[in-house]
Amino acid sequence: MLKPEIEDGQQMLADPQFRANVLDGLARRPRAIPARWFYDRRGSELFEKITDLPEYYPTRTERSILETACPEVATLAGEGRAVVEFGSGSSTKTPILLDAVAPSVYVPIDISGDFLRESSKVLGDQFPDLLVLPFEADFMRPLSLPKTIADTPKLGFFPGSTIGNMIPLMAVDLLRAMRSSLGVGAMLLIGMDRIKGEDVLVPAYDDAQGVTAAFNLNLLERINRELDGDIPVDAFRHKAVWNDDRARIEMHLEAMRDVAFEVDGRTFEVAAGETIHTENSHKYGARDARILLRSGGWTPIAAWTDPEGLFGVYLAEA
Ligand code: AVJ
Repeated sequence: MLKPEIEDGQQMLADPQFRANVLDGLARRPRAIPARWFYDRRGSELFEKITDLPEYYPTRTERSILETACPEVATLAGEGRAVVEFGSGSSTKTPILLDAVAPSVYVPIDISGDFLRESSKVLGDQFPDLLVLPFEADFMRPLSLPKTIADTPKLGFFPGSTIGNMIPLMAVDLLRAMRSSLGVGAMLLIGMDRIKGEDVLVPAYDDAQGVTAAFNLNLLERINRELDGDIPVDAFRHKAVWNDDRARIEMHLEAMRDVAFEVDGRTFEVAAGETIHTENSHKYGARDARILLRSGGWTPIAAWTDPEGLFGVYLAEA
C-alpha cells in the first residue's frame, strides 16, 4: 500500500469520499463533482491567488465591509461571547472580528486538520490572550462544541460567501445545523455575495490571467494524481456561466473533443461539447439573504454592504 505523502501529494492515499464522489459524478448526467474537492494543496494555493485578482471582488470587498461592521457587531453582540468560525481554512478576515469583539475563546472548525493547526498557531501568536480551541469536524452536521464553553453564548462566523456553494436546500440545512450547534442565545455573522450584472460576475470567475481556469482544471489533475486517472487535461477548457434562473455562477469543464479516459480502473467517455459541472456560486440579494436566514431558523438583525452593493454581511440571532 502507498504511504500518504504530504510533501507533494503525488502518493497521497486517496480519500474514499473523493473516490466515490468522482466516480459517481463522472457517471451521472449531467456530470458533476462537488466543489469541495478543489482544495488540495495546489487548489488552495490557486484559490489564494484568485482572492488577489483584480476581477475577483468578493474577498477584498467583504474585508472592507468587515472593517466597518465588526465594531458594530461587537456592540450588538455584547461582551463575553465565544467566537466560532465555520470552515476557518486560512481565513485572513478572522483578525478583524477578533480585534473588534475581543472574545476570550475562539473555536475554529474545519474538516482539514492540517489547515486548522496551521491557522490556529498563527492566530494564537497574533492574539496571545486568546484561548484557541481548534475543532476538527464536518460542520454540515450539528456538532457538540467543547463542554468548557457550554454556558458561554456563541457568535458564529461564516464569511467568504461559502454558503453560496450550496443549493438552497443544503444552505438551509447548514444554517439549521449551525443554530443547533451554537445553542441558545447564539448570533451568526455571515457573508453572502450579492446579485449583480453578468459583466462583473462572469470575469470574476473567468479572469484574464487564467488563474480560475487553472483552479478548475486542477481538479482533473488531482483526479489523475490521487485516483490513478489518465484524463487528458488539455482536452478540457474552463467555462463560467451565469444561470439567471437560479441566480448562480456555474463553473464547468468542457470537453473540446471526444475523449475517453480511465479513473480508478473505470472507463469514461465524454463527447465534444459535454461538460463536467464543478461549482455553483449562488448570489443573494439583501432580501433573498434575509429569507434564507429565516428559513434556517435565524432572525436577521443587521446588514452591511459596500458603497457599490457588491457583497452583503448579515448579523442574525437564533
Ligand atoms: C470560496 C465558494 C466563496 O464561489 O466565489 C472562487 C470559490 N470559485 N472562484 C466563490 C471560487 C472560483 C468561492 N467561494
